[in-house]
Amino acid sequence: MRTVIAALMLLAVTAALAQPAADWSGPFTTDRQRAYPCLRADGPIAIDGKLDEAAWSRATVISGFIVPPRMDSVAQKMTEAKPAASATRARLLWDDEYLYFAAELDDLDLYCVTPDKHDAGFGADDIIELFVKPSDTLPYYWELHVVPSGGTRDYFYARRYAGADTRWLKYDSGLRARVSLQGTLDDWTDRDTGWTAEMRIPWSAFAQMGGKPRSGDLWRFLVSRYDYSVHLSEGCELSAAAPLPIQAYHLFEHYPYLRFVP
Ligand SMILES: [Ca+2]
Ligand SMILES: [Ca+2]
Ligand SMILES: [Ca+2]
Repeated sequence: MRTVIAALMLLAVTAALAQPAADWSGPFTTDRQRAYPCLRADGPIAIDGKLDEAAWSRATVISGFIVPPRMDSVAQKMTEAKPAASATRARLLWDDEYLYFAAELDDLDLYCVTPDKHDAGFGADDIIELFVKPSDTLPYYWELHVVPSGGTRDYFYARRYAGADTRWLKYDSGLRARVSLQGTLDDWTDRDTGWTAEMRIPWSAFAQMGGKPRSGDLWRFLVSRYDYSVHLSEGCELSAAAPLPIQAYHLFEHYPYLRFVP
C-alpha cells in the first residue's frame, strides 16, 4: 500500500511539473493582491525570438487582452470595452541582471514601416509595448517597443505630458530584442499567423529608480499592442492587459502591478 501511495505522490508531482504555465488574464485589476507573479529565470535566456527556454514555459502567461473604450468617430459615441480579436500571450521573468519580456502575438496581417534599427521614430507598425512604472509617488516611467522588423524603441518619461515623444526617445535602456515571424511582412494579400518578440532589459535601464528591484517589490506595468490588419473591421486594433477606462496607454493609474517573486 505504501508503495502505491508513494507511486501516486510521484505521479502527482510529475503532473504538477508537466503543467503548462499558469494563466493571468482578465478581468485585469489594479488590486495589489492580484499582482502578476514575475518569476525568476532559472537559467540563461538566449534573446533570439524563440521562446524555447524552460524558464519561459514556467512563466505565468498574460492573456485575455482588452480593447479599451474609444471614441468611434463614425458613430460619434464611445465604444464599450471588449475582448481583443487578436490574441496575445505575454510573459515576464527576472534575474540579477535583467528583466525579460516575451510576447506571442496572433496576427493575420504582419505590418511594419519602421526598419530594423533602434529608436526610429514612432511609426504605423504592429507594435508590442511594455510600460514600466516602478513607483506610485515618483513621476518616472518607461516605455519599450518591439516591432516585426526587429526594430526597437525605448522611452524614459521624467514626467507625463512634459514634452513630445522625441524628448524621451533619446534615452537608451540598453535593451536587446529579437523577433520571429509566422508569415510574410508587409503583404496584405496573404494571411499570416503571427509573430513572437523576446526582449531583455538590463536593470541599469531603471537607474532613476535605483535599478534592480528587491524580491517582493511591486511595480506597475502595462503590456499593450497595436495590430494593423486588413482582416480587422477597425483596421487597427489597440489592446492591453489592463483595466484602462479609455484607449490611452499612458494612464498609469490604471496599470496593474507585478510582483518580483524570490
Ligand atoms: Ca529565446
Ligand atoms: Ca531611446
Ligand atoms: Ca498586424
